[in-house]
Amino acid sequence: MAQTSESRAGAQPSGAEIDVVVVGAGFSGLYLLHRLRGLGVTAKAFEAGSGVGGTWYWNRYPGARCDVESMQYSYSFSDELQQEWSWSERFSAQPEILRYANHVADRFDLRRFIQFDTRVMSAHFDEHDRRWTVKTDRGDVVRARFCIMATGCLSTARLPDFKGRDTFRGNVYHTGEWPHEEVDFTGQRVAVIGTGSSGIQAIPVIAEQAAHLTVFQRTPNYSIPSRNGPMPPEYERWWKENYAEHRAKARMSPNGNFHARNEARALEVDEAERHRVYEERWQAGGSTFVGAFRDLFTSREANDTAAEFVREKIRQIVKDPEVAELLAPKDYPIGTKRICVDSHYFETFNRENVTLVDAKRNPIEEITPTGLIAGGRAYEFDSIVFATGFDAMTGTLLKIDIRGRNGATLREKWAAGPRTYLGLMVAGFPNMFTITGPGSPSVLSNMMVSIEQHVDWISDCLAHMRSSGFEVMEATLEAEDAWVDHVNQVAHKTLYPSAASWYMGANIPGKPRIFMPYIGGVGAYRKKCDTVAANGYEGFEMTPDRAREVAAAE
Ligand code: FAD
Ligand code: N01
Repeated sequence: MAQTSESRAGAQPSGAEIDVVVVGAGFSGLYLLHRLRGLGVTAKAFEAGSGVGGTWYWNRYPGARCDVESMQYSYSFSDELQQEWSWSERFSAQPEILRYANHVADRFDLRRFIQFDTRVMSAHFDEHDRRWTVKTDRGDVVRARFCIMATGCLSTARLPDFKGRDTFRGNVYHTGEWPHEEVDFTGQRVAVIGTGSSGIQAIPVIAEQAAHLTVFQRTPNYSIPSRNGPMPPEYERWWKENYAEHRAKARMSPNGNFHARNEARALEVDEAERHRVYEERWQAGGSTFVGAFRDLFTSREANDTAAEFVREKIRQIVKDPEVAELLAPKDYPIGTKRICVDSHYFETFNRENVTLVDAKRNPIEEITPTGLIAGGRAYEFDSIVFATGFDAMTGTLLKIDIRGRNGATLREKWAAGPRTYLGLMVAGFPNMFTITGPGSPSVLSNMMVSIEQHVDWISDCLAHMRSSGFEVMEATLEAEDAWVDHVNQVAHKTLYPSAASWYMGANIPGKPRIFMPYIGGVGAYRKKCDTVAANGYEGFEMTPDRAREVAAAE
């Protein structure tokens, strides 16, 4: 890797050989570019969108906001940044998070490293010269020693293959690819298909505009009120005064959140105490509800107590008992699909202009020019909103033609499910890193904590390779196999695999059913990564730099 001065790091012309190609300019890509710049290496990022922000660039649907508090869902790498930025709400909305991403790009002067409106189509490793060749849809060809995939875990929107899908003559939207222009549903008959986190956030806002909203729900979701509101100044001050301590605690926690999990077990306390704890967390709002007791993810009986508490809340909120029953999830444990956090979701079903359709009993059969047919009944709409999720964790990577040693493709390697060492590298694909890839805590955590941890680990690793004269790094097959086994074993000690979730690939027909993220905990995972590095990057093979060896021999 070239030992360059910081001033050399900058936008690189197409065709140039550089040290690092970064794919994606969301929160991962941005922080990575900042760290790479600090290392003084030459780097270039390609981003399919026209701007930075990733998730927050694409998901502009009404109601989109974070479900991890903004004081925590933000970068910690710069104290100046975290002190100078003010969030207006406890859970900030998409426009504000996108402004933040843009602010970070400008404040750290990162735009000049990024080529926008450019999708990476292929990345091939050439064993002979130990370089990656990366090609884009705009004809760029770049050779680089390292290829780092900052492509996101929820960045490939999924539109189910409904019969007649393209025949609808009204407006069609997907929450994950929302238009940049304002969408006004006033006076319209609108359908929302899907009741995951995206649907649950969008439905209350669309209901306020639409003449009539019909919600097609196949599986009900557990959702906790966010209790969102303006950021209390004293709360912000408390965070800012204690950031170092709070962030340190979050980094070593099970899920990257500062708010502690209750270490008591639900089944060890009596019913009154259980109820008190659940009520306290329900009133506090947000996803920390599932941290109410430590055994909620390991004991179905314990989990049932929390699930029933939420079902009871739904029955209290929703006035029509039939609708309430339909909205109450029953056939999977709470939290094993990502818990939703809402603003007046269940209350929305008390509105006169909102209808809930049970799309399990009445599956959507066909999209028609004027609406859709479900359960044999025709519905007419002006707009259809697909809130049908993503090909999560692997979809975006597998869309790229990635080839490692001997021309082997990642698609073949992952045909039976993703295999990585630590979610960071794939055996047979040297010098390619993934950020928050499958096999890391990733989507089971406050992603900002996981993103920063991965970027720091990778950056430190590159610095180590340079100072120790290594040119190539690769996960060994043994280390990868052992890690994949461990990830599986840990997952199967919990209730998570019992739900047909996108964590399991269950939302995509034909996708292997493997629990993809690492459930062992953010803190434990960080320790493991640090130990691996401290032990000379155990489980990885390092190859000395040929040019250096030749130079030394001469
Ligand atoms: P992304 O933000 O997905 O960015 C990846 C970028 O890579 C995208 O811009 C994409 O265009 C680009 N890209 C992909 N493939 C290519 C290619 N081949 N060529 C060029 N560019 C490419 N997590 C939380 O912890 N808390 C939350 O509150 C939270 N809220 C969320 C809300 C929504 C609606 C969604 C969908 C996800 C949410 N997440 C949340 C998860 C969120 O994805 C992460 O928190 C984080 O934003 C991911 O950042 P990233 O940079 O890794 O990936
Ligand atoms: O996607 P999902 P999402 N017919 O896959 C339904 C993050 N996120 O975009 O469950 C009818 O969860 C499907 O039904 P079923 C967060 O990590 C965070 O909502 O398969 N329905 C389901 O109801 C989240 O988990 C926030 O039966 C069909 C829905 O579509 C992740 O992104 C906000 C169908 C898809 O739900 C994904 O959330 C938004 C069909 N053929 C997203 N196919 C925050 O709040 C699918 N569905 C931070």
